[in-house]
Amino acid sequence: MAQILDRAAKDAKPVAQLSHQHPFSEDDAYAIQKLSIEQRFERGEKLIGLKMGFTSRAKMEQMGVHDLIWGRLTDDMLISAGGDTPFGKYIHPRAEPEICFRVAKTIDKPLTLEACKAYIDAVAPATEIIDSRYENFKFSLEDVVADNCSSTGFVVGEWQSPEIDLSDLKIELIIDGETVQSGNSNAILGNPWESVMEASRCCNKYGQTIPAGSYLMAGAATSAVYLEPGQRVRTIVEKLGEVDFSLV
Ligand code: OOG
Ligand code: MG
Repeated sequence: MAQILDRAAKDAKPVAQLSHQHPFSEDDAYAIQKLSIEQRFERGEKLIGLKMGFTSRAKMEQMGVHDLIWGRLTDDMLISAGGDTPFGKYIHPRAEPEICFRVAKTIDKPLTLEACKAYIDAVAPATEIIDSRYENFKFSLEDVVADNCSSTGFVVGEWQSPEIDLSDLKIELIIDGETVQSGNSNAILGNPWESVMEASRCCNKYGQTIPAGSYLMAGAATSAVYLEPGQRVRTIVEKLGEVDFSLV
């Protein structure tokens, strides 16, 4: 299964939902995710961060999955701020506006909310590109976890002080100058810092640390939007600024 998903991602060719052929557990799904990402490491990709998913009601309702999930981010997925990414790399990409944390000290245990501040040294506006390897972007919780939570691309704006209050910030996704999604940072588990705490717990359960220097994506504040070639995609987060990229 890990090989099927890795190949689907590499070739940008969708596959049928794996759970329909062989049901598997959530623990199995994280084991498949790990094996699949190890194939990327064998090709020379590096782990540069982690992401949380389904941290907002908007995302859970859009995708019909109601549990927190987490996935791994590699250097191949990072798009430079203001840069380009080729549409041909994707199957059916969608963008979602996020907030990204920078990990200052390796997170190697479940943290309390109060403890999280000491592990983070910056925050930034960000956009994630998700691109499910499953046909029609349809999956169960186990399917999407095995598929590294649809992780495919992400772009991060200029780092800002982690002292900025992240509650109640307006977050917008803008495509070619038009606001296509508008949300609030409180949609992310009540406050995006909760996502750092949940990441520490979820990763620890599966023996994954979050190394110093990692990007940690908090999860989308709004639903995701399908992308088309040629579009310019921007996320604006109140008080944190903006970041954009183009699909070429
Ligand atoms: C799964 C990834 C969810 C988020 O921010 O909630 C996610 C998907 O929707 O395909 O990245
Ligand atoms: Mg996301």
